[in-house]
Amino acid sequence: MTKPVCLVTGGATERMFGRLAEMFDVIRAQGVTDAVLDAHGDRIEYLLSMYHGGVSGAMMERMPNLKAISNYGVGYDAIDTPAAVARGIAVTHTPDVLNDEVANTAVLLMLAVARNFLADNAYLKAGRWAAEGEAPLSRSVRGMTVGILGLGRIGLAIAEKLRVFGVEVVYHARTQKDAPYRYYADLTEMARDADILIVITPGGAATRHLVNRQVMDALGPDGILINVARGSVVDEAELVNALQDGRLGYAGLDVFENEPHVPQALIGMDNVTLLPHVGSATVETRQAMGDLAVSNLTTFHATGKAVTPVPECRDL
Ligand code: A2R
Repeated sequence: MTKPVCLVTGGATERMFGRLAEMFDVIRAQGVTDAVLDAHGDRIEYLLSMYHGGVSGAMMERMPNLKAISNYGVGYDAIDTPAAVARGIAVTHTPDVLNDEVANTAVLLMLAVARNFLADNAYLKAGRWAAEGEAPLSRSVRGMTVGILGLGRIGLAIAEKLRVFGVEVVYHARTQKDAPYRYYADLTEMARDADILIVITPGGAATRHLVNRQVMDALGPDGILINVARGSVVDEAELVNALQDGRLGYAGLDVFENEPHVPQALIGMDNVTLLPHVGSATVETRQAMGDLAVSNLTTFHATGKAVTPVPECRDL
């Protein structure tokens, strides 16, 4: 019997390919390219998207038999979900399995910035400890107020981890949650009261540039901005200006507006710690994400229901 065709874009592991091959005829590609669509568009029924370029409505149009798109990651802003819903295509993602890892990344980044650890590491390795003496003092987070922007699955995991650091956790989201932290209906007001702002909302149009000049100014010259969500949530040009002007103190960033391109101005700043979008990037967590991304397709094919559809597709 012929198997349905599954297109896999990006770098899946052999473990993932092995499981997919039991049920599907797998096509491997770097992205949903014209060449792939010309050659296989009509035959593709399933798509596992690991490529950051995502899947547009125009691409879906050229895959008329597409039934489900499995997004490798919890954030699915690169998939045109409204277009998928309009075509009856199920979109799935990988929530929860990465909460702990991304929360660890947020806390590590926060502490690395406050304690100036990466600069201190460079100071020692450059021989400056022996030549010039002790490194400059850094900041203690104890007693600080940490504002979390987006208190969802990962935001809550961050809040729980922060309990041991002697900080006060507050948050902003569109709606108040049943959580033991002070809620701010207004983001700027929260930024004014916070010493540290951790961004962990989804990306996409609704959150684009939520962290704007006004929010950065409210966080202030001693404030620390941590972004482990999506680059699009922070106005990057304004961030560079705010850091250069000293209106914002420090930043720790795992995500950028135009990845993998990072503004040279940020790279040159001592008060900024930068990571190449590694929030969930451990062997263990990526394996769990890969397992769930594959299970979403195999389960959907076997039962017509995915394991973790995105909210917009729960009724499909
Ligand atoms: O706004 P609410 O009440 O729906 O709360 C969600 C919040 N959020 C927003 N907050 C303020 N303004 C907005 N426009 C806005 N849109 C959403 O972000 C909720 O508290 C949180 C998202 O939580 P979850 O959906 O549980 O997402 P999860 O698993 O925590 O992942 C967040 C993002 C991913 O989408 C990736 O971009 C990244 O973390 O890895």
